[in-house]
Amino acid sequence: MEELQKKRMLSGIQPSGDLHLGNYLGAIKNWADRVNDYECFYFMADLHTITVRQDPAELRKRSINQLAQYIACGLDPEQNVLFLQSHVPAHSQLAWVLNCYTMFGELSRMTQFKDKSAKYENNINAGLFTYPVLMAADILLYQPDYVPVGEDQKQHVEICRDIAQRFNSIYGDVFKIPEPLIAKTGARIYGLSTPGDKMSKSVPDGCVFLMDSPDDIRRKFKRAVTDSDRENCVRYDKENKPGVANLMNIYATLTGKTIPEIEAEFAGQGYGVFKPAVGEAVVEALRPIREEAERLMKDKAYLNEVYLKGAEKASYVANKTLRKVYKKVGFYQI
Ligand code: ATP
Ligand code: LTN
Repeated sequence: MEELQKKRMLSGIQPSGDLHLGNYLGAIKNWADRVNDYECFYFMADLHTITVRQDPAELRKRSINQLAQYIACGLDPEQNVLFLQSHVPAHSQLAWVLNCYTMFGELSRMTQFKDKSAKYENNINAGLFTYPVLMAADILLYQPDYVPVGEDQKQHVEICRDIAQRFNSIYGDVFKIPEPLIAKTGARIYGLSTPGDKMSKSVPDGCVFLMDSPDDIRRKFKRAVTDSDRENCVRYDKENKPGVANLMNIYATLTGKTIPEIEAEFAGQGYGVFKPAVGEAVVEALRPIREEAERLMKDKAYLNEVYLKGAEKASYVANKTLRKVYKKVGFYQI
C-alpha cells in the first residue's frame, strides 16, 4: 500500500560512452540518494545513441557495462526498475504519436540540436532533430512526478511538458506533467582541461571516467587547469577562476562541505595542495564504485536477468499509458 503512495521518478543516460564524474555527480548520485523516497525507473537510452553513428559492437558492450556501473553507483535493481530503452517497444511507439503533436519550430530552438548539428555536420539526421520527442515519450509513458537530470537537459524536460500539455488539452488528462529535478551542487561539472565547457565523454582529455584507475585520476587532477592570474589562492570566483570554482564544486559535492568551509580548509595553501586533495577525494569516492562494477561486469547472467526483469516491469507501466493514448487518438482496438 505504502508503495502506491510514493512519488515516481524517471531518468536515463545514453550508453554512448563511458560514464564520467559529471554523469555521476550531476545525475546518478542524486538518483541513488533518493531510492527510499520514490518509486524509480532508470534506463539506458540506447535508441537515442544512434542519432550519432555508433560502432555496433561497442554499443552492445556499453549497454551491458553501463548497467553494471549504475548498480555499482548504488542503484539496487530490487528497489529500482533498471532497463534498456530498446527492450520496451512502447518508447518508439509513443514517440511516433508525439511527433504529430510537436511543432517543427519548437524543435528547431533546441540547444542540443543546434550544438550537435554543428558538431556532426555530415549527419544531421531526422532522429537528431526529433530526439526530444523520443525523450518526451520516454518520460510520459511512466507518468513520473520528477525527472532528475543535469542542467543541460532542462530544456528537453520543458519541451516534454509542453507536448504533454498540448496533448492533454485536446484529449483530457492523459499524461502527468513532470517536473525537472536539478541538483543544487554538481548540476554542472566542467572539464578539468577546459573549465569553460561541461565535462563530457566527447572530450576525454579533461574527463574523469568512473572506471579510471586511481593513478589516472590523480594525474588528471594534478594537470587540471586552475587560473591564469597566478594568484594561487583557493577562492570561489566562477567568473575569473572557473577552473578553481569547478574543483571546489566537485570537492563540495563529494564531501558535503560548503564553499566557505573549503576556502577556510585551504587558506594559505596553494593549488599544489588543493588539486591533489580534490583528486584524492575523487579517488576514494570512485574506488568502491569501480571495484563493484568490475565484479558485476564479469557476471553477464546476472546483468541479463536484471535487464529482463526490468523490461518486464517497465513494459507493464508503459503499455498502460500507450493503450490509453492509442484509444484517445482513435486507433481501432480489438
Ligand atoms: P555528451 O558526450 O553527448 O556530452 P554527456 O557526457 O553529457 O554526453 P549524457 O548522456 O548526455 O552525457 O548525460 C547523462 C546525464 O548526466 C544527464 O542527466 C546530464 O544532464 C548529466 N550530465 C552530463 N554531463 C554532465 C556534467 N558535466 N555535469 C553535470 N551533469 C552532467
Ligand atoms: N537526453 C538525455 C538522456 C535521456 C533522458 C531521457 C533523460 C533520454 N531520455 C528521459 C531523462 C529522461 C541525455 O542525453 N542525457
